[in-house]
Amino acid sequence: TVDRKTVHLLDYVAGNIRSLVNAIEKCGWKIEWIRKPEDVKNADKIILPGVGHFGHCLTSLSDAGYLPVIKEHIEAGKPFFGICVGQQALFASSVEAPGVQGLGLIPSQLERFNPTATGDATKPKKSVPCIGWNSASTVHHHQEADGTRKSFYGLSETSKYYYVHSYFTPYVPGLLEKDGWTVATATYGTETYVGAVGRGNVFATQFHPEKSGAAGLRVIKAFLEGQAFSTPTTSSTTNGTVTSKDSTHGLTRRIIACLDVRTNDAGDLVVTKGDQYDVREKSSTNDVRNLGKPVEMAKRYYEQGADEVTFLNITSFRDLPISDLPMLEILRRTSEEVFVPLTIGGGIRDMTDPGTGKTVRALDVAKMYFASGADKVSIGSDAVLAAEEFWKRGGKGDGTSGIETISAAYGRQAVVVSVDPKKVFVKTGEEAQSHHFIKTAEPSEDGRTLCWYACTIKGGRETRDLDVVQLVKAVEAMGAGEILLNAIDRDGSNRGYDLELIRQVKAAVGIPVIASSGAGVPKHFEEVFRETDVDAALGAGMFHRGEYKVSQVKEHLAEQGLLVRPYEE
Ligand code: 1PR
Repeated sequence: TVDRKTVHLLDYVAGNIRSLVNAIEKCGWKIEWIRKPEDVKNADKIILPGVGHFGHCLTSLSDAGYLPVIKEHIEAGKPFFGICVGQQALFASSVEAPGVQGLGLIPSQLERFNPTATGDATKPKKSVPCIGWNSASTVHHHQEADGTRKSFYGLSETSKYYYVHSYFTPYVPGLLEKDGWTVATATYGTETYVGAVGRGNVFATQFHPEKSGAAGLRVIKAFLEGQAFSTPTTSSTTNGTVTSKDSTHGLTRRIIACLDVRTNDAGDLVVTKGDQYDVREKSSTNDVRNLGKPVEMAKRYYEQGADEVTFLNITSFRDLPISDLPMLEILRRTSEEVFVPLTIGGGIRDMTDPGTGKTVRALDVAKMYFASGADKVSIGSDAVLAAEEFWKRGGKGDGTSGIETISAAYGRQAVVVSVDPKKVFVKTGEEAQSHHFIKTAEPSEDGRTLCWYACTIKGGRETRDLDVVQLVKAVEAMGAGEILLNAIDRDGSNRGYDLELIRQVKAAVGIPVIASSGAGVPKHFEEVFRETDVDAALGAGMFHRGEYKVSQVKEHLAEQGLLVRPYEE
């Protein structure tokens, strides 16, 4: 017999579903795994997660014999919840994988976002994949006799939810409704699509409720407790006065808190922060600067409203025994309490385990991080080396790099490339040779006004003959889904972001770019969002030193009319 508070979870790909498990447990429910099609028969409630590629997910489900039993489960009227590609599975097909069939409960096809459908003459393109916090607005509300609106699976008009996808089901007014579906929508540029959909025992979200903070946990809870339509509760309070003067719909400005982590001289893992990547105190002790404990700080930033948290293991260029990768425990503990996306970087590459002498592939390292609660991995040094090889081969990958293998297995959206560029001044364009140079408004002391940005590896210790444009173009082609753009000259300087660098990189790629390095005051975030088309902005030192809270940055942006996600508890 099934415990009343048990939900069955389908684990059919090597998914990064640790966070979903944590979110369900946070709601007070237990998980049973469905490991074979027969297990579906014993299940009452089923959740079907899905990440990555529609074709890969649906083919795996089909090959393992799950599609007919899922259909039976749904036809028997038992609760079903599909998340992300799990929602997409309800549809007939996707342009992502022509010829692969979905469950076909809804006879529509998924399209790919059109980068030029921005609806804003000043913005020529929008990033794909679409990564960030957006609405899920219920189109037709169910109402009580007295006219009170019912909430659809706990969704709230003022809440924001975390989406990450390149494919979507266009919303056609009335089309799904005529078949009895209730629909909640989101809009990206001019494209309005199905963010959540439900009918009877079936519910699905394109967004990740397990990564959508308190708002997302309410949605999971509503499904678990069978509350398809309920009277909205007032328990969801939003903190601060984060309101916006511009429309409340669409993608919000994404604010990321970054924690550089390393072992200090006493062997403890600490959050540190450098100036131009030098993390040692300038005092006679020359100790590693210790700014706090990683898990505690991640939780604090989550509670301040950070939209994502990134951990960078900054000493990962050393080979560590795979058995004690220090960040695994940090991720495990953080992901139990922090319900926004977690990125982990540092040491994602093929390596030799000094303990066993065996080679461990980048994909296997990433797998361990995903299993411990990471949603994305960030690749630094290895991406530079892979990009160099890519250009040596005449602009081709060979399928073996960490970027290629991880994005093939987990999807492009799970692979971030972290770039550590350094400015190189030149007198003339010829001196820059094949490198992409710009004219800078901040010339060098000796008056040189042209510069290019050289990629570095090993935390800036080694500069390579590859510029940042060459790097980002190569990694996008190999399957990276996002660029985390640091700037060594700006790091820890509190001078604001390097807008010239950000513009150069944004113009070179179609995937989202995160601005990093140099934020010192909330105004710097406003500046980078206004003066560039950057997709997200990251801060470290100003938060760690306690000068500003993440919530103050968001309040400032909202006051200036930029849309942000309200923090909810
Ligand atoms: O090369 O794949 O093993 O990854 C190593 C990772 O560690 C890379 O992402 C690299 O950026 C990072 N890293 C290595 N050494 C350092 C260092 O500081 N000595 N930190 C380092 C990078 C940059 C940002 C920082 C921003 C914002 N730190 O993470 O948070 O510059 O700071 P600010 O807001 O205080 O200005 P691999």
